[in-house]
Amino acid sequence: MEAIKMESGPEIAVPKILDDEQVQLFIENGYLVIPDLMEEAELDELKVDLLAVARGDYESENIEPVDSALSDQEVLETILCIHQPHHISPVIEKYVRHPKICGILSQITAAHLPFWDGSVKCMQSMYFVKPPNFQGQAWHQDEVYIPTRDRSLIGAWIAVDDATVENGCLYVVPGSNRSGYLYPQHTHENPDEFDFAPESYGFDESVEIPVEVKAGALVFFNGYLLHRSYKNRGDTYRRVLVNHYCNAWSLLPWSIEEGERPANADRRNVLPVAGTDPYAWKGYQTPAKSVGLRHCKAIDEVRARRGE
Ligand SMILES: O=C(O)CCC(=O)C(=O)O
Repeated sequence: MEAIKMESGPEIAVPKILDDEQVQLFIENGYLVIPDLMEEAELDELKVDLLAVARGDYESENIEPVDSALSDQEVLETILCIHQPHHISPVIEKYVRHPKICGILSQITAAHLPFWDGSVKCMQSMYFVKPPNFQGQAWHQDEVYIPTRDRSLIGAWIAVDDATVENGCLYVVPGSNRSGYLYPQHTHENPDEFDFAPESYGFDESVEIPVEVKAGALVFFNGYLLHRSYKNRGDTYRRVLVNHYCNAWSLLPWSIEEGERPANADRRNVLPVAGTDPYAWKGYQTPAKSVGLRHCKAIDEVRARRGE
């Protein structure tokens, strides 16, 4: 039998942005806010591209081009969140690979592991529009949905608009990442406040704090950090592009396919963004050109109002 050559991918160099104290704060608190990371022109590009995705300008299996007579407002007012826009938009993919963001990721993603070399890969993007009155997401830990092997899942949450208590910013339980405990989940009974995703429970939520940030800030948060967001009670969108990454040395048992076990499952629908990809020899899965649309009660209400 011919031996497989287990070659790593090419080295992706990224700048180091943070000092040691910031890295330590991320390890301890499970989140880190970096203000002013994005430039005005970049936020503008993200806003324009959101419309391109939503209007169906990119080739996609499940977003049809919309009637060009519809206003931007009419196009966006039914969207809570678009899942995996980087599968169809090269602009969003560019932001997944943003050098400054990936530089920070190469410093914190698995900083809790002593021998980590800074390698990072991306598996998910989500573009929230969250118009006025749209629901937030109840308490959860992202590793419930995207398990890694080493607690290295991380979200890089790019504030495209100011995120405030009024318009539904993130709330976190600082330090809830430390124990590595995954809380159980149940169906919540608050569809006016939260979308249809289940809610984590069994912890002291009185210590939650809001993470209000200005447009252009980044919020990085570990996949074990308990977080939620409330409904948008403001009168503007709360747009956020949040991309998820993990240590490139972790397998990604995000789903288990036939013939696999939890111990060797490894989804290869990933983009290396910093350092090296030690599993490059396995190859990459090309994602379908499709996105997902997240559901909440407000969407049904807008559609009913529009007679759809
Ligand atoms: O931005 C939000 O409202 C929720 C984001 C979130 O919970 C996540 O990205 O895991």
